[in-house]
Amino acid sequence: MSHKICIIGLGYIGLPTAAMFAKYGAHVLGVDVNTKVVEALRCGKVIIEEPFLQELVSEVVDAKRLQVATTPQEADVFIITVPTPILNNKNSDMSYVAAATEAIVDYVRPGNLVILESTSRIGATEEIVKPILEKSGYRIPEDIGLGYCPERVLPGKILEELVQNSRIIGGLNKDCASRIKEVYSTFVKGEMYMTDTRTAEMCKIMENTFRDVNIALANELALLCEKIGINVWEVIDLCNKHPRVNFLSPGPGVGGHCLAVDPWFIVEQYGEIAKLIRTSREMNDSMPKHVLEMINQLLPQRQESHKIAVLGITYKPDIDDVRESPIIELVELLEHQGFEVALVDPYVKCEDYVLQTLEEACKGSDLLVLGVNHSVFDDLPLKVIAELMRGNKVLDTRHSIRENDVVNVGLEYYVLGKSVR
Ligand code: SAJ
Repeated sequence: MSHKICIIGLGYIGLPTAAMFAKYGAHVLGVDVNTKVVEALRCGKVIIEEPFLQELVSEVVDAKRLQVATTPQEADVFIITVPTPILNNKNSDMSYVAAATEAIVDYVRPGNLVILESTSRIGATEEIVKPILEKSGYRIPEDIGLGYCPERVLPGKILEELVQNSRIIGGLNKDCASRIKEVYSTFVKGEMYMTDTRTAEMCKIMENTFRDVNIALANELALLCEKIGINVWEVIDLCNKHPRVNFLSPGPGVGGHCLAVDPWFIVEQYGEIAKLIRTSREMNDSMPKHVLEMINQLLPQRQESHKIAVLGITYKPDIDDVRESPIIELVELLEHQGFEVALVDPYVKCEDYVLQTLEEACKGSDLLVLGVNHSVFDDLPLKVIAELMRGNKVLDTRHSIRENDVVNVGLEYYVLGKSVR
């Protein structure tokens, strides 16, 4: 059956989802309050960077399967994919979900289905979305079905993972869950597991929390190894030979709009229980300061300003996304201390940052910091870099540059997770 689907929020998740539904036969109206996004999409132009997304969107916009607007229209299915950020006090901001639900109240009709996709605090589907939808005068879920169906896609692989990954569907009742399953089965090849809304909300938050806590353990291990004078990368390599141990990688911090955000939803609501989750978040949040301390040891203060070349400023490799990037925080800390910082990142198009070529940044620099292991940095021209630099130190926060290659061109190699003293 071909549905008419109205998707509210055309960001990193909403737009790929809208385009995917359109590709697989639905008539989709994508809605966003940001007129810039809507105007660009009307011409088929995507302003976020994600492999193959531009091609897919052009195809479905040209075919008039995906249309865009700033206000909703009547449809069979409404999907809410708006941001759920955290505020400065680390509490969740559910106001976009509330506003998106308010925006569809006048357009819902009996027989419709409303699906919340945004990562949300526990109870949001029943406590935020349901009461707002009831303002329509219809009964939820008797007249209008409602449920929660979060995505699990990895930025950089969104289109592939939208199709292949399994999904969890939390319905207000079993009928809602089955109807949601039917909607997504137009393009999802992965398994779809049905449950209640609170279980699905908890799963979404806990999947990212699981990863965050495990990264925190790796980061704590890195600090321990630095203190003891051993190399964390060797420890992890050897520990991971155990059949049931699989350490993640330590690094300069955890960024992005998921891992660095979602665990706080649980801490906000259940902080008296979620102590491990809070401590892990604090551990990961402290890593940029830790890298700053390492840099201060490598470049003890002197009269003239030191220049540092930072390679990679995104929150992880091979994407353009700088949201919550720990490297941006590190750069701000360095500038605050008076360091001259030159940034190199061929992926970033955002005009908020002054970016330089590798050669410009390395010229006259005292220290080179690898912040993000983009694949373009796999084969750095270390000989040229060594000639351009004023100093001779390389700090690898990702264990990504081969130590021998650095040493062979006369530079000193330092890595996060091994003491720099
Ligand atoms: N990181 C480490 N060490 C590691 C792995 C990651 O420090 O061993 C850091 C990265 O550098 C990055 C951050 O963690 O700063 C997050 O990167 P990521 O690749 O772990 O995850 P995201 O935020 O891009 O996407 C996550 C995914 N969740 C899980 O893997 C459990 C994705 O599947 C979710 O759909 C996505 O969050 C989301 O939208 O919630």
